[in-house]
Amino acid sequence: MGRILRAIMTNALPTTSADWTHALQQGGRATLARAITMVENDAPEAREVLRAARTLTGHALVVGVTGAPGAGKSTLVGAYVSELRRRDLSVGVLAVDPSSPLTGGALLGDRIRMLTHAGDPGVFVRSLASRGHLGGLARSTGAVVDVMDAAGRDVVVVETVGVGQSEIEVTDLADVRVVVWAPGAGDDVQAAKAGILEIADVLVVNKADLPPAAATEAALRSAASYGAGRAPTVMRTIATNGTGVPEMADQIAELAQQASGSRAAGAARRLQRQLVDAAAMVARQRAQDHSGLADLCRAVRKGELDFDEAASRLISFKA
Ligand SMILES: Nc1nc2c(ncn2[C@@H]2O[C@H](COP(=O)(O)OP(=O)(O)OP(=O)(O)O)[C@@H](O)[C@H]2O)c(=O)[nH]1
Ligand SMILES: [Mg+2]
Repeated sequence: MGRILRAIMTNALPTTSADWTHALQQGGRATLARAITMVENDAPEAREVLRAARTLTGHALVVGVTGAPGAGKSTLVGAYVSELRRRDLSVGVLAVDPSSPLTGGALLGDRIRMLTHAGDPGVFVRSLASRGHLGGLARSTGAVVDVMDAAGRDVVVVETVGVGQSEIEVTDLADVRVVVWAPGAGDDVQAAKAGILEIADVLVVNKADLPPAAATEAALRSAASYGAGRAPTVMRTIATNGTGVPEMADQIAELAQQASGSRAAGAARRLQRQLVDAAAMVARQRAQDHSGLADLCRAVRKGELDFDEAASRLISFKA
């Protein structure tokens, strides 16, 4: 009996990376859920999961959605997902909250419940809080995106709250970045300050049903035209009834085609980001644990050793 049970359980759970490759290629929801949980918890099995996943990436279009709290991001993502489903595309949604390590999980729960795709197998939704992700949120987000990509999702939407440094790092993983802005006073100044004009490929003025929307759009257009690099496309939406959402979906698809060229190039860029993050973490740990740290500090203070030389000794293998 015990042996049979064990056999069933072993069958149910892929172990080697070859098993995971096969399981991910089937694209089932249960496999996807299990794989993401392992990656999220940094479980020992996560290595095999990711090893398999990273040979299968390069299919999904990755869309980053960010913007100030309450701008309507979740509502807009919900409407965008509906539009993608009408186009017969499968979707993965990942809600990331870098700002609230303690309450993040609960808040994200509320935020995610707004999506009205609970019974649709073509929509897979997960949340990711920063709690426990000491390895860097961009890296763990990238890993989860890779798993969704590997499992064959056509579009992966990553929603982050706010426009701080972590959000910018997270949206950096995306092929196309959407910044959602709600109408209000002093929009152009605020937008420029928040640095969103630099990261946005598409700047969406949501809540276009509210009277100040036209002024907001004009202000953002003018602010965007002063920025360095390519100005973002400015669009208006009403997320609550879907107005402007098909146009936004078209625009995202078009920009994706122009941008990195192929989804494979996007996946390669995403992996580069994760590798650099991982390497930085190893370097920091090595420097902290270095037995000669105190001696190197002394030498620098005495003027016997150059600071930059001391720093590179901390991460090299020579003492
Ligand atoms: N009038 C109007 N209200 C909207 C629109 N889109 C969203 N809302 C409302 O704005 C509020 C916030 O919407 P959310 O989608 O939760 O906004 P969010 O940016 O995801 O919020 P956080 O995740 O908390 O940062 C909700 O009450 C929505 O119903 C819109 O186009 N017009
Ligand atoms: Mg939200």
